[in-house]
Amino acid sequence: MMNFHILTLFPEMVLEGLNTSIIGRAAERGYISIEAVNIRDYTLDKHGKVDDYTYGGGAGMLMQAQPVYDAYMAVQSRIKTNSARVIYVTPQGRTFHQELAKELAREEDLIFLCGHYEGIDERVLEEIVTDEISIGDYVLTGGELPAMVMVDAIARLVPGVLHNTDSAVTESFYDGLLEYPQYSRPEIWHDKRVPQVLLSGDHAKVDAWRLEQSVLRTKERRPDLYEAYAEKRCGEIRNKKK
Ligand code: 9D3
Repeated sequence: MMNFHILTLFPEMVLEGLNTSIIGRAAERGYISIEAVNIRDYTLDKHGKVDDYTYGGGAGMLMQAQPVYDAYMAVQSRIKTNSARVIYVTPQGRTFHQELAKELAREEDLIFLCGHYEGIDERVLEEIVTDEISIGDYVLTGGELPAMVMVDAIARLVPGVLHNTDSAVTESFYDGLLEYPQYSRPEIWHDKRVPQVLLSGDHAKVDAWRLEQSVLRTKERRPDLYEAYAEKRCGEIRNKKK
């Protein structure tokens, strides 16, 4: 069981997106919980304002410390975890990847903080944030989509979330290779035949073909992954010889 808490100005965006997916089914079945906390609910401003101009000038508005801090404190007071990790999703963070997803999937509670406008007052970040994470080098309009991406990637690693328990283990990126090409019926479509080996019924031959295809694809499309794979295999062969 894992509890996701998302601090955001757009709670319905986050909830609708996640609840309409496999992750939503997992939440219904009780393997995870997803809570979206509206930062605006915690402002003390009578007009509901959560942003203001930046000291020193410059374009744009900044999210103020007070509503962000109070929203965080409300979540922290309700959860068992004493000091849950607080992930600020920001273009300035380190890039999210599968190993980080695996690490975060071991937590009981995770708090995501989504920024908007030009960002958040640094002082509240200093007090509450434990991790700053980006999903890649492109510019989005807010942190909600990145938080949803991360929740999706982490939640599917929580035991019970995926029906097929081994699909999270045997998939690509686990052994560091890309997936091999796959085919379904019919046997001929637009004059294209399914590779003969897949119809042979020889499982050893099928496995060998798939591995070969994975290696070729990886070498072609992701030379960085191929390099790491080749390096790892060299080590295994060296160890066997000893
Ligand atoms: C246009 C404003 N930018 C220049 C000062 C800064 C900026 C602030 C906030 C740029 C984008 C955003 C909104 N993006 C995120 O909050 C975000 C993000 C992203 O844009 N790309 C990849 N990962 C992430 S994680 C959070």
